[in-house]
Amino acid sequence: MTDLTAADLKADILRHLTFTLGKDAPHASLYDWRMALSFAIRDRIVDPWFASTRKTWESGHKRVYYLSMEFLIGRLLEDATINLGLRDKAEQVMAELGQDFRAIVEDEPDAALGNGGLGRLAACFMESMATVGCPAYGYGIRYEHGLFRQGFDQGRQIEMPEDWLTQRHPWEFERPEAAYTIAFKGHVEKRDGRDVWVPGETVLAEAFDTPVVGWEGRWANTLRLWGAKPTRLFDLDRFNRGDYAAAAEPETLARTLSRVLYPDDTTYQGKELRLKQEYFLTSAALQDILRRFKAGGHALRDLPDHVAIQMNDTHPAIAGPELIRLLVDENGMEFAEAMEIARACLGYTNHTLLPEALERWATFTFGNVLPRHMQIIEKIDAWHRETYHPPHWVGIVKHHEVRMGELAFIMAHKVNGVSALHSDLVKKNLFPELEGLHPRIVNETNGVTPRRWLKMCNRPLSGLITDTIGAGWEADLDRLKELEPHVKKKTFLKAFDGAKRANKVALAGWIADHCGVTVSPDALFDVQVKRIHEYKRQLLNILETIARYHAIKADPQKDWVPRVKIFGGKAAPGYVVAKEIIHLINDVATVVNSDPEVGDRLKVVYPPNYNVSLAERLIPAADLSEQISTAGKEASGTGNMKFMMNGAPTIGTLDGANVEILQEVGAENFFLFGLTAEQVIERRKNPDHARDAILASQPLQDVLQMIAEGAFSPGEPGRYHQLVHRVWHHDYFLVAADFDAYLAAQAEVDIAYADRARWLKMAALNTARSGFFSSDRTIRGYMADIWGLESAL
Ligand code: 26Q
Repeated sequence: MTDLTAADLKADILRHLTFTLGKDAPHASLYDWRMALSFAIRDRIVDPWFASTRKTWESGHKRVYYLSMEFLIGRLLEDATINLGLRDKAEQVMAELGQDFRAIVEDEPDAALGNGGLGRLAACFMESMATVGCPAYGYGIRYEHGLFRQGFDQGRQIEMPEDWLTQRHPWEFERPEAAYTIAFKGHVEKRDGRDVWVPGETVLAEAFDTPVVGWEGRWANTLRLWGAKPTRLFDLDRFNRGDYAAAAEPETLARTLSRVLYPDDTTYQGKELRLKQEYFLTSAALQDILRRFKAGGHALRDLPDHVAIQMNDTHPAIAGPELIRLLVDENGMEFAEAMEIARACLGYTNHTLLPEALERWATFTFGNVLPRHMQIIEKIDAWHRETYHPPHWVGIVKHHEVRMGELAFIMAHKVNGVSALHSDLVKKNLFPELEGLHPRIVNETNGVTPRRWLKMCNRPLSGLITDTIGAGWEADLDRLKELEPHVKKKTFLKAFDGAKRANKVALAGWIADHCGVTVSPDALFDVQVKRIHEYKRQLLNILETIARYHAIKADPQKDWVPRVKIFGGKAAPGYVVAKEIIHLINDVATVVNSDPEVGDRLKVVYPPNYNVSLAERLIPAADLSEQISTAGKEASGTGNMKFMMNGAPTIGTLDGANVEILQEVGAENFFLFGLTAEQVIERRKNPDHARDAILASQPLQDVLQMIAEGAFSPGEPGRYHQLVHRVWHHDYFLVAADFDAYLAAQAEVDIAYADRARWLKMAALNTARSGFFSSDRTIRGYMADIWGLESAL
């Protein structure tokens, strides 16, 4: 922790305002103040950052390299300030300078360099690796445009470009000296019996470093993001001939590589630019890793003693062949030895079982973009066949496609799933044959950083926790268990209630301002926030909402437990069905919210552009966490853990990490419903499963009829005919089959919520028993089971 005084901090801020920003205090804008504060805070990270780097060099400690196409960081200012122990000082100093700390913090744009769970996990891991003292580099792409900004036009999703980099990004250090040439295309020639790749195109990868500081500033690591630059800046000949657009072509072509994040998180499309992005990240990272390793003066055969490389899903799975290429082609190593070394370094994390999300590249595309790697992959495949004799249908190259999952599996010494259930399914359903031949699958259940997801986003609750069990739980989250004895006490429960209510009042105000909907903080805040996908079943939630609306209309005088249904999430731009579900939710909101007979008994709110910052606002105010995916489909979920930590019980299926949440919190504090993963498979064997379920459920029939008759689209009654038809006839995700069970579980929720004492106890126990879901625990698991290193602290 830094011993900086408030006066020092103030002087630093004013110095930056003057000399870095070139602004005089009376003329400084909110932006200027934010920059000045950010630079002053960044200065404080530099010391622990250098100290950590120095210590790693001096001790020759092994390093982790986390390769990820996505890092969904969100804002950095408050997070860094809290980890340095400067939060209150910064607030005080800014007040003295006439500035509102909250307003400054909220002026920072989100770094949205990821789609969802996988990217946010990478960000939590970076923070946890710094907290536990695991020497690490994160490697990613510095996208000019992160995930699109979502808007609604008459209820329909529209996408707008996101422009986080139009303002100065105060956290990064540009490293023009750390640049590597990345090659593509061309052909391979034989020269003196060796294969030589003669590339057709090259670009430069330039490093931008962001320090990531852990809790109490004890350790700091680097997030190194690569930006693409042309190897040849400018075509002067063309310029001199007056062809100005063509003169800038090399620049345009190169920059395209790091221009934009692909917004699909489940359907693989096989676009050449995506493959180029994946190789761009991976090759730059591996060249950098080998350069740093050689600077340590070691022999290449000792690489696995010093280097652990983790592939975040298959997106950087080209790391296997690229490492072989660098060792064999560039360093003259024999193929067999290179294989042994590469495999000892590499680990692969799988995040999905959905067949449509598994990366496969046409050998034609692959061989065209990366001809040398295509050869190496064929060689790896042949080596694997000869060494392990797999069944004929198992391999990397099949039916003119390169299967990235198999490639990653074969090139890694450890493969992991992200929850107990998921890891089991990866073994049984995804890679049964490979696992049988050479077992290597382990489980590392996901986690989230409690610094951001409790301490920072929920000041009322984290204050209460510190008051109750003392400081220090932030980096030792199992200590939340110490709250349990207090859960019996009325005074504690009252304070817990007060914290939740403060967050709900704040959110109600925000919703009024930003969505124009009035919601009562006394209502039950029921929240489902995540990417929109059929398997996540936002449709099930909105159908239940309609059933509730129908029931309220039929009996308005009943003592309804008031509810606010809050939705948040983006659909991939090309995902038509997901967009239709968004439209339906918004249409239902319009009808329900303007029905005077309903009033506070039910409101539906869907704020646009769900992102990390909005999550930080919604999750602390939630009473109920919706985790209702079709069992067997959600690899883990991490939002589920954030809600639990913030004292929101789950309504959910036995899917992903819900299973472990249920185990930790106890069945009496969790609203479980729905088919299990095994039952899902069984049920699908009945071709009439949806029809049977609908005919057996009057509420579901009523709901589907209302939608079909245009109750929520009066101007266009046929708007949802296809959607209703799909529920009847193509209900792959078993919305109908689980509907009645979900309705019953929601009725249980109402009963529990009406009993204040019971509800508060449930909510508090969710927080008290969430310690397992700290990403510190997850990282320690990776260190012990996969990376083979210990804390450097
Ligand atoms: C692949 C190829 C081309 C373009 C895009 C992609 C792509 C991008 C992102 C494929 C998948 C993703 C993201 C997947 C993801 O977020 N998975 C989630 O990972 C979380 C962390 O482990 C889990 O908690 C979630 O259950 C899982 O859905």
